[in-house]
Amino acid sequence: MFGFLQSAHSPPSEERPKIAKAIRTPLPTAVARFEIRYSRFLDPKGNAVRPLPDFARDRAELVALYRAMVLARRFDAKAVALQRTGRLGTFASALGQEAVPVGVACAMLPADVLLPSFREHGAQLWRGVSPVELFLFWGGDERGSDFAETPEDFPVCVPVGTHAPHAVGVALAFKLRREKRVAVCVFGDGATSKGDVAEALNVAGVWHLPVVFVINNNRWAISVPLAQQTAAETLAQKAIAAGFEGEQVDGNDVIAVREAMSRALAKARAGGGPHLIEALTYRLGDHTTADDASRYRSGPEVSARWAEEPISRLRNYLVAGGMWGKAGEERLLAEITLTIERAAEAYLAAPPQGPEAMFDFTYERLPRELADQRQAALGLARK
Ligand SMILES: Cc1ncc(C[n+]2csc(CCOP(=O)(O)OP(=O)(O)O)c2C)c(N)n1
Ligand SMILES: [Mg+2]
Repeated sequence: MFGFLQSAHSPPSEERPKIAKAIRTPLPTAVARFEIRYSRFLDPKGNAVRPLPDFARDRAELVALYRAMVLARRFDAKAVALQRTGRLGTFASALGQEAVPVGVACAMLPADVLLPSFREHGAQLWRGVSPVELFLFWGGDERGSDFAETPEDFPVCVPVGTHAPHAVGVALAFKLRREKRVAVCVFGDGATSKGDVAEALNVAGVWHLPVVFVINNNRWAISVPLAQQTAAETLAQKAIAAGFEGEQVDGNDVIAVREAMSRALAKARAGGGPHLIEALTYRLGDHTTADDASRYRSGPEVSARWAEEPISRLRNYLVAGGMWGKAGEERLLAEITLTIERAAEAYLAAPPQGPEAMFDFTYERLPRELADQRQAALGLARK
């Protein structure tokens, strides 16, 4: 049985005791294991796949979520139309992703602070940012970042992932002041490849901060598909490396998003530290109005994803349960259309800001070069 020792390739005799010892030593012990949970309550057709959480037994709660998603989609469609007709700047549509921002925001308390990315208008609207303010922002007007209702929420963050360290700062302030508030930071799948996000997750874990990170995973970062973004099986597991829990939810199921958010917020508020939720959704539209997604992804891929979108999913559930019908739908659409049309009119009627406004809200004291540019802009505006 030890015939191999005599083979031409047998190790030198002085090595043999070491090898024999290595063979007797038990296999290395696993020192860490992890699991990522995935949750969903409604399947893509709107059938309940398991008992719904308590809040979802209340028809009014579900209708409010439905309304918020429809409002977000109407706002979205109007913003695209305004951009296409030269009356708004570049706009990032959230078509098909409405359940993520709505599910996130509806679980938050007013005193919590939202740090959105650029596809979370559904969350901002829920928290009381007005559609006029949002149109102003996307129209390049500084007044669109000065929210009357939620002055402590952060403005839209266009630089990818740079608001994640800010969220940690907000959460640290809450902790130092012993306030039972939570910072909620939403970013995309692409943002998880940024150093800012890795650093924010890390320090949130080390300092055990009251912050919830939400990855709005729409499977694309402009033209980069998820498979090229990461070799990791989930993005949620990035939390594990930072020492706290990460989980996945069906991001097209608003009930699942809200349920996961509620748990994460309650934990953070009770001193349990940070949490990461990866919400799996899909970007049905172009990246922004400056993009043409048909250049890098196929029509059939997108059509297949339409079958999973969040609004008809919840509507199907409501209709099947006798909680919603044609008359309610018509009334809702009429009300929301009026709200959005009036907001668009107010936005278009707003007297434009002077060009100096773009210099006025970043620095307490303007550096000299910018002060010079500000003067020059004012001079040009007077001509
Ligand atoms: C720091 C930075 N780098 C690059 C860009 C250009 N850019 C805008 S959106 C985007 C992709 C973001 O992808 P993801 O994080 O998945 O968010 P999504 O757009 O899909 O919502 C890039 C690279 C930017 N805005 N900021
Ligand atoms: Mg993305």
